[in-house]
Amino acid sequence: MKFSRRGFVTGLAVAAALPAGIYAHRRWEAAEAAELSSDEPDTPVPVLQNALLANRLVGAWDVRFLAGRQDFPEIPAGELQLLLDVGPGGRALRGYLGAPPFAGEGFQVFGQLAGDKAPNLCLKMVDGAGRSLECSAIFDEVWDVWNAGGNATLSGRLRRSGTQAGLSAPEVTFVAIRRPFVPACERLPYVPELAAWLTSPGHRLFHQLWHASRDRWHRLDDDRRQALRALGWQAGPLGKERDARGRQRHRNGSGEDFLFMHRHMLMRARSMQDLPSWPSLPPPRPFIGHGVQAFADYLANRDGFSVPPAWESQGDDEFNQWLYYIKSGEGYYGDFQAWEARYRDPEYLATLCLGELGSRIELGIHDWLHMRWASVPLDPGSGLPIAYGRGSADFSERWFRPGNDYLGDPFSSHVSPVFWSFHGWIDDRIEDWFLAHEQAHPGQVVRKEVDGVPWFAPGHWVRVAEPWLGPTQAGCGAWGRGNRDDDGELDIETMKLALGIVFTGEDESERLQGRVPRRPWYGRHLARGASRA
Ligand SMILES: [Cu+2]
Repeated sequence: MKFSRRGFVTGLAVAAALPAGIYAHRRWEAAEAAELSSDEPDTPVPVLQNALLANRLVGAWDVRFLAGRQDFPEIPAGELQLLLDVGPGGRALRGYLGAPPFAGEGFQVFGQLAGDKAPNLCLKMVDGAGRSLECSAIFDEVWDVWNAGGNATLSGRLRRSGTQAGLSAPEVTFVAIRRPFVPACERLPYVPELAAWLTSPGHRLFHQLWHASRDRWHRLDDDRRQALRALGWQAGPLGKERDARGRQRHRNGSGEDFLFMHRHMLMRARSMQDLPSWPSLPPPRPFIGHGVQAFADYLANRDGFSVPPAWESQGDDEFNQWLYYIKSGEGYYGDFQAWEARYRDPEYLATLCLGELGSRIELGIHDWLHMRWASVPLDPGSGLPIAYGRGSADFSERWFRPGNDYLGDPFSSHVSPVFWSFHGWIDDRIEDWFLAHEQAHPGQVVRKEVDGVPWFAPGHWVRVAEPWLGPTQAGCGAWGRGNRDDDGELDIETMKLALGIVFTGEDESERLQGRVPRRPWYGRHLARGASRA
């Protein structure tokens, strides 16, 4: 276990101030230690200030000229966009000023990426005929709005190179507004039957509770475990529960539950609509220097698989850095591609039992896929961004609305069309795993249908005969009601009660630990930040 100076000091402070809290705090710390280490790779540390500045500037900006346009015939006609890019790990801005489609009549843009000079920005613009302009601009100073991915503006002035600002040389003033990200649901719509199932309260609660029960099981005290058992919502067979994130996670078969439950879900969804798997993980944003139109197409999210911009949470730079990295080109080349190669490598796959395969995928690339493709969560009531999204046990009506498809929360993640693309990709790795075992030791893994799902018989490489899909028909729900009705649908009030049980006390532990910031579900298991002490 790594020694955390910050944790130690916080521990001392808590123990001194709150003697009654010592026991709870120690228990919290013991659970925390047992949970480590994370399966995530160590993330490199970009210069956060510049990285976040880049994140704010990269995009397509609609330019509106205010005054002086007539004095600059060299500026192309039409509705102009200012496209800004920063390459992976880059420390400079590259861009383009022109009208779509971008065929080369515009100005190439160059600028330094200087976080310490923000919100001021200086750009040099040069066209194909060698004419050049200087641009000085200032971003919208309402940084909170920027942080949350809302509307951002850039206001500035252009003048010819070699002329001095403020003198009689001509100038053109402009305002540029950043185009909002086009969400995947606009590009990849569902048929009504599938949309109805995915957004139904029953399936939202099922998906959240299924994940929450097994993700939190190892952290729950006996009282809460008993309460969940009484509702039939313990994580696996009674008394032999399989937690997903405790010390035994790679050996207890929870990874088989993970793969099986999602295959089951995929089969049902695919019975209503064709939902192809990604054949490979979609490549990151192309650098503008490789082609202006391709860059613009990526920003416009033409195929629905562009990565939405990172957002920032005030006071939680560890999270900001993690999220930035996960969404970056560096993260794609550094980690996603390494994972992709590993989970296709027969030599590696043939060493894994099915549970370890599922568990390693779940706690590593799966959580990261959720967060790479997540957009900033919005409050469905006000439409305003809220950095951490819905509270885990908040069942207000507005969260049940169809538009809530935030990938960072299992209550809504399965509503996003991207969910099916990457869960299909994960599911396809099971076949790679089977073929790898056939190659290495033929016949040791045996195919078998389970609950109507093509699966595998228990044996040397498969531990569980009946993967966990939630309570069975026989389980009894809250207030003497059955857990499933005659159609097999799960009882909604029982699920809300069970989620309440999973999450009560959690806030208290976090308060005692001094860890105030809340993180998205698929981001909360990250190691304690890149700068681990
Ligand atoms: Cu899931």
